[in-house]
Amino acid sequence: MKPGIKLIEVKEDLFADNRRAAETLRARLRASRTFLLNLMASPGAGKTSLIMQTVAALAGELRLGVIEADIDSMIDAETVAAGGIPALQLRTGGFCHVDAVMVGKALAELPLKDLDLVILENVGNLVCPAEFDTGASRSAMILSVPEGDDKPLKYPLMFSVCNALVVNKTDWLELSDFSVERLTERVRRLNPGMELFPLSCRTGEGIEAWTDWLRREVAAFLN
Ligand SMILES: Nc1nc2c(ncn2[C@@H]2O[C@H](COP(=O)(O)OP(=O)(O)O)[C@@H](O)[C@H]2O)c(=O)[nH]1
Ligand SMILES: [Mg+2]
Repeated sequence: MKPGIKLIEVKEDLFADNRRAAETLRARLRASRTFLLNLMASPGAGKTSLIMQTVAALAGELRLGVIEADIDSMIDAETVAAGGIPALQLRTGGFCHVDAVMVGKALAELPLKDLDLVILENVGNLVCPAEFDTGASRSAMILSVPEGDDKPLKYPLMFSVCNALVVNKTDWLELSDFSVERLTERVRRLNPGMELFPLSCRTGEGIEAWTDWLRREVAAFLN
């Protein structure tokens, strides 16, 4: 590089700023004793469906809130709010991920002191959201059966950064060549500690193991 020319690595700067914002957010959430779950997946994998099932299972015992992030719609927040849960829509206006500053703004609009668990439905995408720490206590992802069991090979970062993987739409298994065993092997190579939950939001089968895990994680955070 010629003398006198200064180079600023924008991407690295941006990630460093985001990491700082995420740590500040985590401290804020610890102070209000609110567990934040970052839920990521492709469009259509079943994020909103899983949130509705999770809310139905846990609403009697935990005080819940939901943040819906979308590029340009309000549909998911309307679905969740219709179930009587405090819900907030984050419209990213074209951004394909949610970062810690955006989540901080959303959380400021929720009664955090009165909430034990907030679920963030991230933007539908298996690439960008994996790169941004949202300040969440735990991150989970969904892979649905129609997407195929090769996705850990194509989107390794997403499978590496999450604590839990929900394999949704197991009611489709008999119609497809998807193998939960093959998927598990591929996931274990990237993330040996990953928890896997095959389930169907349609039939309700397997939901309990998922909600039990979440319940345990929230309890550990609150204690
Ligand atoms: N067959 C089947 N369909 C499902 C299941 N879960 C969700 N869906 C359907 O998949 C579509 C996308 O679900 P949605 O929750 O909106 O996905 P999101 O875009 O990730 O929020 C909807 O038509 C759901 O009814 C499931 O377990 N089995
Ligand atoms: Mg949705």
